[in-house]
Amino acid sequence: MKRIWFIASLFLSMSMYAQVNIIPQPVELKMPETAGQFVITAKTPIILEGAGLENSARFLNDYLKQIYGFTLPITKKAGTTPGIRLNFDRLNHPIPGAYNMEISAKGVYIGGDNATGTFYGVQTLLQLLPTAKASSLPVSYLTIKDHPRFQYRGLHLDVSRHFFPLSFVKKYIDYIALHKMNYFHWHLTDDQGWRIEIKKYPNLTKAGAWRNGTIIGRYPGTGNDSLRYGGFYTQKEVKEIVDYAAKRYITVVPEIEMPGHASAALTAYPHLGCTGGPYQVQQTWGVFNDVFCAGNDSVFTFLQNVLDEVMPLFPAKYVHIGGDECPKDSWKKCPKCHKRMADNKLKDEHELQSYFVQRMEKYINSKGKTIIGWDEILEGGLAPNAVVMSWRGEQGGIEAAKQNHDVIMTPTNFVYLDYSQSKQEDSVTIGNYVPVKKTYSYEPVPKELNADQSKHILGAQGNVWTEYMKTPKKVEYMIFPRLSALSEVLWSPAEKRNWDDFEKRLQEQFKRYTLWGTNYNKKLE
Ligand code: TNX
Repeated sequence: MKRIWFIASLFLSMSMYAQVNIIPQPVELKMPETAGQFVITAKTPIILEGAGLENSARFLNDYLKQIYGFTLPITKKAGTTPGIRLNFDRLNHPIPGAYNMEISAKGVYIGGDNATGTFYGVQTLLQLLPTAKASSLPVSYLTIKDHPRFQYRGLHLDVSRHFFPLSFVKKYIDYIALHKMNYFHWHLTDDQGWRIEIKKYPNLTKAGAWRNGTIIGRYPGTGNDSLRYGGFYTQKEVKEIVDYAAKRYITVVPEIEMPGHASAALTAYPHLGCTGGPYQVQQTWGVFNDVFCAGNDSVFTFLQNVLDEVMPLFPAKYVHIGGDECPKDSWKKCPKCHKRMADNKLKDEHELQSYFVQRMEKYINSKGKTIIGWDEILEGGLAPNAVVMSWRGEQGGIEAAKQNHDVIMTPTNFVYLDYSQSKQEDSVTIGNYVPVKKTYSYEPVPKELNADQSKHILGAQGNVWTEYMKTPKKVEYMIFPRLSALSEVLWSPAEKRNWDDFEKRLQEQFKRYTLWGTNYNKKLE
């Protein structure tokens, strides 16, 4: 009898172990010799033992309410009932977000090195909960010591090519939080629509936020739907998003594109282009020759005024100014641009682009902010304090780090989440092929860099360009499961990376996506 019990409990404990599937993989995870489970019910209190941990308690309760249909009482004093204790532990890790966690018969203890760490401990707890709706939620006894590997763990969303409602932007921010990521790069302007209210320039959203049609199918397309399409966020809504993100320890980085990808702005204010227009908010995808005129001082005044309204909305120290894909055709034909080049002894249009970016950088720096630009900003000379987002592969990032600039890696071949993730996609995408395994294999620190240069790699980011994503459902399909893979790349120690193990944990994560009601790609090829 004793023996049967022993074998039975062995199986029981093994099955309990099997339930622990955390993504991203924690730095250290230990299961006790005697397995067991603590059961969370509607009576289990959340005990706030440290000050300023309300965001974590609220997030936990919102999640429980939405997924399991109940919330927990929040208290500041521990009673006799075991609960979920939220606290601080001194962990001295250089990157904010470290936490300790212990689950035992005494309940759940989470100690973050700061409020961010405690919040991430809560994210781990959510991953220990059952993947089916229930009113009692057993979580396995364990201890975890965990901290992030990179300080910049980002996800981007292009809301210009297609516009997404505020409710979805919030959901997207929740997805970022659930993956212990901490930056949301909001691509707010592009050729196909200007999406942020600027009070001084109402035409940006009156005219610039709307296009008169959209191509059908993959570029060059099979026609145009001729439907008026657009939308924008008011400054009040932007503040709401920034605040929503801050409660999840996510920094929002706005992107205002210059000097290229400017058709929407030029449509609203044609005098800002080299020819004076007329221009149109673009109805198809790609790169367009009409860009901000680099020879016209009123362009700089305009962009500074725009930024004067944008920067106070975003507490982030970074402002993304784009800088990518700026054809030089219109500058080559423009007398004002020629004069600017002659006056400043610029030898070609690349140096003119560099002049443009550096002039804007000076202004942005004077407001206490740092610019981020796509890797084209290296051409013609890098602005002195710029952070480089390396997208056309890793070379731009390598070069920038060698010049002692900070870098965020976003190479197309690993983290472009608009690229196909399957050889047989069932809907149109931009093409190429980045399956989840490819994203998972990404190493953000290039071998070409020495230890000092490597310190400039702040982290990496997944980019979600939405030419072929008209709906939130499609966005979800494109980010899942690659976002889970990326989160492990950015959070977990490099030596813990193990595809086979990740693939197993992903099976459990698929159930969780279903529980969230989110759309995802089930094919792992
Ligand atoms: C390149 S990445 C772009 C975007 C497109 C994307 C499509 C970058 C800085 N520019 O404008 O949407 O490719 O993958």
